[in-house]
Amino acid sequence: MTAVAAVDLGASSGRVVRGVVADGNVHIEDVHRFANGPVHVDGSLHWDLPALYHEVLTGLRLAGPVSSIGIDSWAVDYGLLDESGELLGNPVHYRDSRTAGAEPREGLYELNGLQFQPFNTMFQLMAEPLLPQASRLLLIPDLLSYWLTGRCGTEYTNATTTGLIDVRTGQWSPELTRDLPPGLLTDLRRPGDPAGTFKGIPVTAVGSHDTASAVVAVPASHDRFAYISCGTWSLVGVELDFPVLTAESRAANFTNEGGVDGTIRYLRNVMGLWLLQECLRTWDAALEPLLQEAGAATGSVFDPNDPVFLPPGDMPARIERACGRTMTRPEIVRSVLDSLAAAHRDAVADAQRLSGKEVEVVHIVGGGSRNELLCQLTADACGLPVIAGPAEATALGNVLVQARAVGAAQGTLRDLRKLVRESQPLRRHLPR
Ligand code: ADP
Ligand code: LRH
Repeated sequence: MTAVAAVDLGASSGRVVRGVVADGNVHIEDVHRFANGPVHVDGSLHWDLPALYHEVLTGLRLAGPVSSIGIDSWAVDYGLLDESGELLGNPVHYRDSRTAGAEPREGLYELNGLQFQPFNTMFQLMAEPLLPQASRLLLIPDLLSYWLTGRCGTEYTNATTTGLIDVRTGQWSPELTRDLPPGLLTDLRRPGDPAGTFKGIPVTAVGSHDTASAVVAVPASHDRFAYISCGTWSLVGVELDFPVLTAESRAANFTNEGGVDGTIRYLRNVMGLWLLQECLRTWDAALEPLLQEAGAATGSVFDPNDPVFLPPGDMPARIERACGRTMTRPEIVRSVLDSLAAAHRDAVADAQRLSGKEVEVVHIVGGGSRNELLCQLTADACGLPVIAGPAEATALGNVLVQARAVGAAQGTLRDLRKLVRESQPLRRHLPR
């Protein structure tokens, strides 16, 4: 029996799981979970990378003997190393205000295929004071991998979120990287490639962008599906073989991110459960009782993608302003869920219209798949069946790509998805 360890760092929590693929099943077991989130230091927002590394080491110790280790995390953020390989400063959080003034640039979409997000790595680099001192840039999973193995490299799926990859060649774009210090960017690795060893255990590149790993584990039985990777963000879209680079697609802010096995993740970022996370933090309240009460509450629909919701802070006040009324807590929660369901519907419809791919079912994966009310409201809004689960799709996708690399799983994405479908509990919501 071959076991692998998957390190999955989400923007709200991290986990290390032990995964086994055997007898047509994929099974994961949590060995360590920990909280994650923005840390205010001296007026800017950071991630606490040394603390996260400490949690990774704890998790790997608890995982016991494994044949491979794979790491994924949220996208776009990075650490800079000096010439001796030391980290220059604690990495900045993508919600920091340093990129608030970023603007879309003419001609960029045709080159990198990315939706405009002010926090894309290329815009962060324009506001990066440490750049002149930096010898290397490593994205978060690659930085952790470097600390484990001593080897530098950049995993491709996450690299596509930097804005610096040519969407046509899948390589660093000479044009987009022209102004960066020479040697800053490291060679690309593909999911499944070896990435060094830690205490004699192979580290394997996976879809190190968490959303790329989540899409691997969508339990689809055919190609005509849309997915919503629903956690801090809702990433809503379809899987394609080729990017869509039309003016309509750019105007609709759809992105073409690199997926595992050469696929394109054609999707839109919807603000997601961040809205709810920040309400709960402001109220110092628990989620489940409020979700119960929200079931019977009346909400108002607002645009969850308004950039006003991006930074941390008093979220209930911002939502009340957007809805133009004061509300009870259950009404605010209901408004968030109704608004996310409407934004899910718009993104599923736009993805089909812009890509020409028709879908018959919407898969909701990630922590948000546990939210039955949101799944039902999404089914109702889309007028399509929703299949909810697995909640740990990202960790599962990470495990599956490693399992395939070490020979414990075989085949295409379709085969990997069958393993998920046949071994993970799923819920079906029919539109009302
Ligand atoms: P990320 O990877 O971005 O940190 P996750 O995929 O872990 O996010 O999802 C976290 C979200 O899942 C939480 O913000 C919460 O809204 C939702 N969630 C987690 N557990 C439950 C639950 N038991 N019921 C409803 N929603 C849940
Ligand atoms: C989700 C995610 C998403 C990115 C955002 C920065 O965790 O990786 O795909 O757009 O974080």
